[in-house]
Formats: sequence, C-alpha cells, structure tokens
Amino acid sequence: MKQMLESKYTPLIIPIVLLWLKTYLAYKVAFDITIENSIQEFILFLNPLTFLLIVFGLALFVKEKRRNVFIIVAYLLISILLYSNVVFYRFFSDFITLPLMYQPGNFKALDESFWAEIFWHDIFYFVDVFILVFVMWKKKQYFIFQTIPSIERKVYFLMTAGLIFINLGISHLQTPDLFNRNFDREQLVKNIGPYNYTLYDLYLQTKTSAQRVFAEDNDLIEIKEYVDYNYVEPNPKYFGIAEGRNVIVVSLESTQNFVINRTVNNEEITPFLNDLIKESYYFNNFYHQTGQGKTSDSEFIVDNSLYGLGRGAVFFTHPKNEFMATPEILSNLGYTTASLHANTKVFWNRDEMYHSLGYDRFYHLDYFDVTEENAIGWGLKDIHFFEQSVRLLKELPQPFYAKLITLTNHHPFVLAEEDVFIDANVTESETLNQYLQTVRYEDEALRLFFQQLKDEGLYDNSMIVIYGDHNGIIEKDYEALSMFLEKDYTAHTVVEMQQVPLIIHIPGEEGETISTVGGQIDLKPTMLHLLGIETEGQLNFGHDLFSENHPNLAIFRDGRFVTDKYVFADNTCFEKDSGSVTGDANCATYYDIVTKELNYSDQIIYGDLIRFYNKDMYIKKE
Ligand code: GP9
Ligand code: MN
Repeated sequence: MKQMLESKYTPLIIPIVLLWLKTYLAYKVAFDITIENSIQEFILFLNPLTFLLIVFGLALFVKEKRRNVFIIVAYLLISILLYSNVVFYRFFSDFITLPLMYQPGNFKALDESFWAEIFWHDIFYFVDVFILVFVMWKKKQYFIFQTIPSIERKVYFLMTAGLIFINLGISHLQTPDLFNRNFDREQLVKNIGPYNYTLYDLYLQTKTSAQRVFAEDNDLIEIKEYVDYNYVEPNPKYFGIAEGRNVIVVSLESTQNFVINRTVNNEEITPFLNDLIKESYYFNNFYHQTGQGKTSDSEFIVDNSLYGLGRGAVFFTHPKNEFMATPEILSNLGYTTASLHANTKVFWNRDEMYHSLGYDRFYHLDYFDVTEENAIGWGLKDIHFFEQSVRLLKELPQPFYAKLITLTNHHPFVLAEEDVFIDANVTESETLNQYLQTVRYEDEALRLFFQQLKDEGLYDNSMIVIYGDHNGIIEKDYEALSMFLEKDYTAHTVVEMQQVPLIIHIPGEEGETISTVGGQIDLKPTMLHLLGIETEGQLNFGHDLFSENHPNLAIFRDGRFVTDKYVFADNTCFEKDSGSVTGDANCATYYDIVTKELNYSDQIIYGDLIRFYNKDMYIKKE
C-alpha cells in the first residue's frame, strides 16, 4: 500500500480521486438526477473521471517547480466550477452555460436571492482543497517529482481516450439522440458529466456564434413550411371579440397556478383572482416554457411565439436580431406599445431588446417614484407599481398595447409587515410559506389595479391578459410543495407545478374556464385573433388557444412536454391525470415534433433567419 501511495503517479491519483468522489457525491446530494438503471448509474459514476484524467494528465508536462501549483490551481478551479453549478442548480434546477456570462449585471442584482441560497455547510465543497494542500505540504513523500517517460504519457492519454469512447458508447446506447437534443441538459450532464459539459458548451458557443454568418434564406424555407403546415384556424366565435380595445398584459412574477382557488387556514390565497376567473377566460392547463432567461424568456416567448434559447437568455444573446413581435405588429396597425417595469432599464437587457421587439416606449425605473417606504426586496412594491402605472397608462394614446411586469412576488419573497394579509405558516418550507403571503399581496395589488383602471375609465375599453411568468418555487422546495399539494413528489408532479395561470379578461364578455393544454408560446396568435388580426403566414410556433384544432401540446425548453393525456419528463411517460407511469409508445409520437420544434426555433434565432422572411414564402395548406 505504502509503495503504491508513493508511486510516481500519486501526485495525479490523489487529486483525481478526491475530485472524482466529490463530484459523485455532489451528484447525489446537490443535483436531482434521475437514474433509471444500473448502467446509467455506472455512467454517472464514470463520467467525471475522463475530464479529470485529461486535466491532471497535463501536469505530466509541467516542470517540477510549477507542477504542484498547477495541480492546486486546477483543483481549485474545478472545485469552483462544481460549486457554482451546485448553487446555480439550487435556483434554477439547471446547470451553468456560457451565454449566462453575457449578463453579469443581472447576477449582481440577484444579490439578496443569491445569499439566501448560500449555506455555511457549503464549506464542505472546499474542505478537500485544504486537505490536498495539507497533504502536499506535510506528506511530501506522496508528491515527489519524477519525470514520466514520453511513452508512458502516451499510454496514459490513450487509455483516457479509450475511457472517453467507452463513456460515449454506453451513453449513445442509452440515449441515442443525446447531442441532437442538447437542450436537455440534465441528460447531457448525466451522461458526460458537468465538466465535459462545460467543454461541450464551449463548442456550442463557438458553433452558434458562427451560425448567423453562414445562414441564408433557404434555411428559413423548411421551417416556414413546417409552421405554415401546423397553423390552425381561429375559432370564429372568438375572433375579433376584443377588436379595437387596448391590451393590458400583466406579467405576474413567479406566479404559479396552484395558488388559484386554494386556501391556507381557510383563507383564499388569491381571493381577487378567484373572483376574476369567474368572469374571464381562464386557462387551467397553461404552462410557462421559460429557460435560463426567466422573466425575459417569458416576455420573448409571449411576444414572438418562438421558444427562448436552450442556453442563456435571448434578450442578452440576440437583441439585434430581426423579429416579428406582437408590439411591432400592433405598432404598425396604429397601437401605441409600451412596457412598464420598475427595474433598471438594462436589467435583462430590456432597453436594447425592446427596440427589436417594437416597443415604442419603455417606462423603467427612472419613470417611477421609488422611496424607502414604497419599496422592498427587488424594488417598488406592486401596489405602488400599479398605482403609478395607471397614471402612465392614462397618458398613452389609445389604443395601446401595454405590458406591466410585477416584482414583489420574487424570490426570496419578502414583505413588509403591513403587507402581510394571511397567516401562511403551513408548510415545512419557510420559502413556500412566504411565497403564499407574497402571492396574497400580489392579488391585493391586482384588485386595487382593476379598481383604478375602472376609476380612470381605462377598464371598459381594454382587454386584460394576466399570466405567470415562470415558477417561483424552486427545486429545494419541490418536496414541500408536493406535500402541500398532497401529491407524490415525482417528475410528473414537477411538470404540473410549471402550470401558471392565464386569465384573459374582456369586460362585457362572460368568459369560461378552458382546459386546452397550452403554453406561453400560444399567446401571440391567441391575442392577435381576439383583436381581429389574422396570423396566418406569420412565423408562430404557438396556436390560438381558442381554436378547436389547438394541438393540446405544451413543450418545455428542456424537452419535457405535456399533452392532454400524457406528460413526458425524466425520460418517462406519465398519464397526465393520474400521474402513473405509462408505456413509452404513448409519448413517442410527440418526441420528434418536440425535438424538431425546439431546434427549428433555435435555428431562427441563431441564424437571425427572420431577416430573410418575406410574404411570398407563405405556403398555403392543401
Ligand atoms: C427583473 C424581473 C425579475 O426585472 O423581471 O427577473 P427574474 O429573476 O424573474 O427573471
Ligand atoms: Mn420573473
């Protein structure tokens, strides 16, 4: 044993084994990765190793004086990468991608939320770094420098290459289209490990950056054919029922659908919305489809009927692209278009992106009066935000299309004492309890907002569209939420948690609850049709939710999907209503459509293909 420990490879073996075990441990405690069989478990165990062998293998080429420093620096950097992914995962149930580096300002603003997810015991992610330094310093015999002959180095790297092939080979057998579905990051990390994933991400970054240069109009034709073919006719019963009205779109921060019609301690969480849905079109099977771009993704999807990107936020990566967004369309038809949001204008790069989306005006932080009394957490409290927004809306030439983005119901869900309207100490999760209270506050803000719209004469001639931008409850509280909902904590339940409310309120119309399965991508054609505007021939991936031929399909950015009968998640097909596992064949029919649709939408964005769009491309259905 002693001899083995003092071999010339010990300086490599010690850091590799330590990091390997740490990574595997992190898989088990920090990431929620579903393992279906022992082969997958084996890949999971194996995959950090290949990367570590390569990186620490480089130490074989480093001179004696620098070798230990190289080992420590590499060790530390990899540990930081791992820990960053762990923290990121706590928020987003996702892994870091390079395009996120475009948005440093946004991360700074996450400050308060960020610290809430850092724990003292996280120090354990770095304890091994100290152990390594200690061993190097105190047990010098394990780190004696010996030159490794070049032939041995070759064997070392050949064996590493062999291991990579074995890893990829087994992965391919398990998940054949792994790289075609590179938006499914959990599958990727599960198969190639978090470190190799970062390398692969670097490759994707290079590839997608070049895509615009090589794009040509032909690239759009196939996609256009697909979209045209899938267009569905509007339902004549609803077409144009909101013609000529103002459109007020309210994006509700982190608002999930489970709060609707639910009580805590016998009190409604959303008393106002519960009443409102009785006289509105309320969609109770509607899902957010956002990815790493969060609120900005929801804005992007809603306005463009395109998917957000699988990596990063399109608001940051492609703000100069050509788009055919709802604000631009409406602006061309004589509407005034505006976005109102009490945050700095650069947040999510809105100021730049809004130009491309066709917003005539952007009322950002500078337009709002924010004081110590009327702000909390992320900024202006919703009640004050709505109140001040109504004043701005009053000044807009009509008809207008105005989007209002709320903020108070944002993680970590803090409220001033006077804004707590319900006692919600009902779950084990402090975050979830607070969430229920901030949602209750938001509901009150909406009630007052509607009152003010009425008082200012803006209500009767408007259509008000309210939707949740994305989930607010994150991975670490999924279990508590499942319990609160009295559901088993499964991949199916997690998908159902991604439901957000969609309420379309048209004063004078009776409304109804509609159970069509849809997502944010459907809002553009749905709204335009209500306004009496044709969308045939546009490049929309979504479908009018009122149409009798709506496909009843909601595709998530990571490849999960929901139909009226099934839910596909974690590579498993579930029955939608019962949540029980069902035969893969039931979901298989959608699998290709989902992959195709997400990849097509990516191609449009990466290639900036809408710049080639022209009306003659329209191909009418036979
Ligand atoms: C910030 C707000 C919140 O302006 O949109 O962003 P989020 O963190 O939810 O994406
Ligand atoms: Mn948001």
